[in-house]
Amino acid sequence: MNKWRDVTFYNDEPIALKIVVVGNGGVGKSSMIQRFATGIFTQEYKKTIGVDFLEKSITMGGLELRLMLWDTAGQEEFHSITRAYYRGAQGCVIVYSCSDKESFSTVDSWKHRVTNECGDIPMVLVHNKMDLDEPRQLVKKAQGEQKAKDLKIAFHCTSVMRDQGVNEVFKRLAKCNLERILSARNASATSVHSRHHHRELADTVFLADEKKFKKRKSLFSKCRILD
Ligand SMILES: Nc1nc2c(ncn2[C@@H]2O[C@H](COP(=O)(O)OP(=O)(O)O)[C@@H](O)[C@H]2O)c(=O)[nH]1
Ligand SMILES: [Mg+2]
Repeated sequence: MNKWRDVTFYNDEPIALKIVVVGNGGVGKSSMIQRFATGIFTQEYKKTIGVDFLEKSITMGGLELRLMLWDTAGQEEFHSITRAYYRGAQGCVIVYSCSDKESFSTVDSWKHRVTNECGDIPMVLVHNKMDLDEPRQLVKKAQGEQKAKDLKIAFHCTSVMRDQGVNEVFKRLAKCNLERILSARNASATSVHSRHHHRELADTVFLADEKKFKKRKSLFSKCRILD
């Protein structure tokens, strides 16, 4: 069943997009989210920080998009990621490490899991750790490209450590959504549906202006630091 539904939005209200980042443990998911959202890279993420999601605002096509980047707290190693993690996602990053063949061999099953829960949402396959020297690159870029082609999703190479290619991954997903948003705006301009009705239909989270947002923190109160 395709659970992807069209996005709609209201003028001047920032749009929040939920993006899930999946892949085997150790491929660099937390590092990638941290890098994009805060600009920081450290070898120690895995043991010290796990958050439900981090948020990063970007402006695209004159619209403010708030990307909510969902991380796991290591559950991927135990195959215990819950459906709540995937629910309502509007974009997905599937990461493998070029130094870890096993992480590449599970790409199909990650795609399958996300598609099962979210339908046909925009996805990017990411070949991470391309900074590693040749002998440690056990998965070649061409293999990743072919896999992405087979799965009919986009492909990007990154080095989170060197901050190469990371922004492009998230911008790619934002752009795919923006195209849907703009066409939804055009449709809603002529729509007879009430504003309330749209709110019920949309998957997209609409945030009130900054002042209201600060008063009503409930949406983001789930952010927490884990051991
Ligand atoms: N050399 C290299 N190491 C990386 C890169 N990205 C992440 N790492 C390291 O890989 C390890 C696992 O990263 P982490 O983000 O915890 O992986 P996760 O389990 O997928 O969240 C950490 O030691 C990171 O510092 C990268 O682009 N290059
Ligand atoms: Mg992690």
